Amino acid sequence: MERTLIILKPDSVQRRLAGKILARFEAKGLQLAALKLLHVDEALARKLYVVHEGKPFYESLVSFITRSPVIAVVIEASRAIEVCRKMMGATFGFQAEPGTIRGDFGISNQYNLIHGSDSPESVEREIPLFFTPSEIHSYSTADAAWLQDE
Ligand code: 3AN
Repeated sequence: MERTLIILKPDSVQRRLAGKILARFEAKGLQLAALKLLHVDEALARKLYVVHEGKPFYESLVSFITRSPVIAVVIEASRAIEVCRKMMGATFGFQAEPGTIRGDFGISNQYNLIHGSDSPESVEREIPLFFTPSEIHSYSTADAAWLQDE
């Protein structure tokens, strides 16, 4: 099983889309391993977005994610990173395909609803920014036999 970090950004929470977005991950057969509502402070935002430091949109990214609470989620599933990235869609809402989260719920560049780790290395770096090991839960579910290949 692979883990990935998903963040429902302030626009998801403000627009009351969090339940709808989480329901998509659940319906796909992905498992929630950790979840919390929190207000990201500036220090945490700068750590999360360190790879974008110096880019023209970096400061606005920090100010957006710190503006209002987010929901941080660890998802656990086979190929979780790839599956979640596909479900999120392209970075900008106006380019994201219909059927994806960004494609269905927004048209903005900046307010693009969701963050998802883009590689195993990002997962290793990003999950500990939001969760301690004891806050992340691996557990079996009754439908597991119907979701995984034999
Ligand atoms: P993604 O979230 O699809 O992985 P990244 O990692 O390239 O996209 O960028 C991280 C975040 O930075 C995006 N979610 C978006 O909010 C913002 N961003 C990226 N590129 C731009 C840009 N050219 N203008 C404004 N914001 C951007």
